[in-house]
Amino acid sequence: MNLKLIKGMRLVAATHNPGKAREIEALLDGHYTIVTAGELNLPEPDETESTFVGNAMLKARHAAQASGEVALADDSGLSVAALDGAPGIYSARWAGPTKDFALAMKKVEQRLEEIGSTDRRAWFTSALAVAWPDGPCVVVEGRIDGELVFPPRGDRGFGYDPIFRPEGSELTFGEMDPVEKDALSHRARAFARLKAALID
Ligand code: ITT
Repeated sequence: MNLKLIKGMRLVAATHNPGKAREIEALLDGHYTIVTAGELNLPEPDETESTFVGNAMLKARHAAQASGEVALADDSGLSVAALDGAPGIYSARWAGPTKDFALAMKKVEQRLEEIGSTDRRAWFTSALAVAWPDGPCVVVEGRIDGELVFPPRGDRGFGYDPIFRPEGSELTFGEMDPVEKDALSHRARAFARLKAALID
């Protein structure tokens, strides 16, 4: 069985998050025909696993089985050192049913205030899984460390980008040109590993 991503092939991006879908498409350099789970009206599975890797595999397998095509999923999130890694795999859920990330970012700030911590260290993780409809699945992970800034800065990117300043940068992800974020993000690091494993 050939576990490779052949340039030009169709790939289902198993995501309903448009910000993530944009980054996935850019990080694959236009070499694939990407169709999203949203566009295919695939149902969103419950993310019942306890790790980024577990949830990425669950989403990729679910989309591959539902579509009959090779599927790529990303499970990702922001982890805050002083909050013992929260929100972590619950990053999307902290924004509530209306996906209000202004609220989620405020919640992070409030939790830090509640415990009186001045430790602003945080990191983003992205687990990427590729699943084939007949069963195989390959998974990798990438991480970027940085620190939190309050109030949020910038309106680019998505999710928690305005409160995260990656190490070595003066700008938050929310202030960065997307090309700059894609050069160093957790997702870019995971994609570098994925490409090494699956693309000739
Ligand atoms: P899918 O499961 O449909 O892909 P989702 O948004 O629910 O979409 P996750 O379960 O992986 O995805 O949740 C990840 C959340 O973590 C996401 O909603 C963002 O809020 C946050 N996140 C992940 N990567 C991020 C990034 O690069 N910049 C900012 N926030 C990010």
